[in-house]
Amino acid sequence: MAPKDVDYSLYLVTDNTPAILGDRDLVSVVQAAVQGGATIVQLRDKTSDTGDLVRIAKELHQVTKPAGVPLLINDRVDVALASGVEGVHIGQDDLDYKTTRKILGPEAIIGVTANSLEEALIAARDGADYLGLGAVFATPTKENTKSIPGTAGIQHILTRLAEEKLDVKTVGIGGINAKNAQRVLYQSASATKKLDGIAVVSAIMAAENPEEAAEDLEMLIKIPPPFAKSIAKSALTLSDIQTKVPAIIAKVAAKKPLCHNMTNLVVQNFAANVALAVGCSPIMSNNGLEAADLAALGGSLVINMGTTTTDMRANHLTALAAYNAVGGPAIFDPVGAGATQERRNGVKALMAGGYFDIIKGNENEIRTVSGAAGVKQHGVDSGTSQLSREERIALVKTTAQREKNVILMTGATDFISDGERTFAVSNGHELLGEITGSGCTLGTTIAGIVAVERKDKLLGALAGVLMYEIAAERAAKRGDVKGPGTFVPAFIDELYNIRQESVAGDGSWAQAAKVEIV
Ligand code: 3NM
Repeated sequence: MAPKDVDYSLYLVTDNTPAILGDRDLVSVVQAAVQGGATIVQLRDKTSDTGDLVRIAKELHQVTKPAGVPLLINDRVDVALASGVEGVHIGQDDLDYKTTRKILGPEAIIGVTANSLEEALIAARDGADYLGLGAVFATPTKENTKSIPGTAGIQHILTRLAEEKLDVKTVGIGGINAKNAQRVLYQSASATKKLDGIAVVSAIMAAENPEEAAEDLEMLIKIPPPFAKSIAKSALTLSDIQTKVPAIIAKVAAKKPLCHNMTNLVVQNFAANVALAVGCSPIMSNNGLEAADLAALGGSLVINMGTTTTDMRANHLTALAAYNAVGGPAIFDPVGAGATQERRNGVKALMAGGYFDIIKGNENEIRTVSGAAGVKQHGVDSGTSQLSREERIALVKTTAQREKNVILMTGATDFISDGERTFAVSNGHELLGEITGSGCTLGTTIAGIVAVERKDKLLGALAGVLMYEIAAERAAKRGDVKGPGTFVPAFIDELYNIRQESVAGDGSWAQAAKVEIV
């Protein structure tokens, strides 16, 4: 098989260590995986003697060759030659690519591990057939991985390879399994290049039934993840927004969607009241084990990272996986993301652990989400802005493009983008900054609305921002509001009033929207 015709979609890397293989027979496990759909196999064995390696390679080849599945040997060009297999996979510390090619000839399949952009560019320019890009996620299978670029890092490498017109095949490796395979392929893809496959060790080698595990993965990687199904990015004018938003609010009131809040202990009561006023049915559950049952009810999830703990993070990840599995909208509110190392770690873990349809935060929080270095946030407050208006617009847009979601950066002017459409919203009132939980409960509002407005999540989020901020403006104007204390109940009343007006077909409240297309 010519190297260019190889199917890299489900790349199995073997592992004979007891922690992964157990007491099973390597050849039988690989045979099952090939039957299940593995499209290419690499023999990775760091301990066996050369003679044994050649014997194992020949045995594996008897299984892979009749199935038309190429077999490669990790590191060992001599073993590849002696066993007559289709090629090798070399790491950065092994024999270099050019020498390997000279030894094995033009027909051999030669892949190279690349843990950074530089390594990827060099290997691709040298002419490698494919690159193993990783580690996508931290993995106990290979603890000494040099870096963990994540899906965002892989996407950057793919973009640069395409820019340089380097037509090399690519597979992602590291921590990939049936739970995240679709998301890895979806979120790592750039507009110009996507991964040709996923490479797995434990997801197949350690599976109770390797054939079924391979079958499962083979099926999953052919279809987009559930949360990627409904993306509609039609252009929106201000007048479209003013017409559509009240209709969305009326629909929310009619459907009363479940809004699952995993939120901090400061705002739980306030968030539940806001959700009710908006027209949702709130449930405040920080127990991840309840999430699968709740996700099945068709609502949405908001994960608010305030007052976080390690236990809570595990619950957040369990819940996120449950909503991702059914395509239920998940909103991330990375409260205080830039304030402490623990919270920065929390942001990384949550973003690596699942997909968020919408991420909402103030400037420092969104900068942290984007991976910016040196963000210093004073507590959970928004603090003074470090970025110009143009920089904020660029940040929401590029982060949304990268994450393939909606990014909302709140501030005196809010910026919201889905990577293609970007809006500035300058509604709201300064009293929102004088009460606790105003950012958090905006997250709740948006979550409730996108539970219903699933097709156009940017429009759903925009509806949430406008309802929330216009309610604040209306409340602040009321004669009974004397300050932050009296503002809170008036604000809840105005959310309720806006909902009732929308239900009655009166959308005139949305005329107050100050939205600019940017
Ligand atoms: N190479 P699992 S990560 C062999 O980053 C290997 O280059 C990696 O194992 C890299 O699928 C890795 O069990 C191990 O997470 C992948």
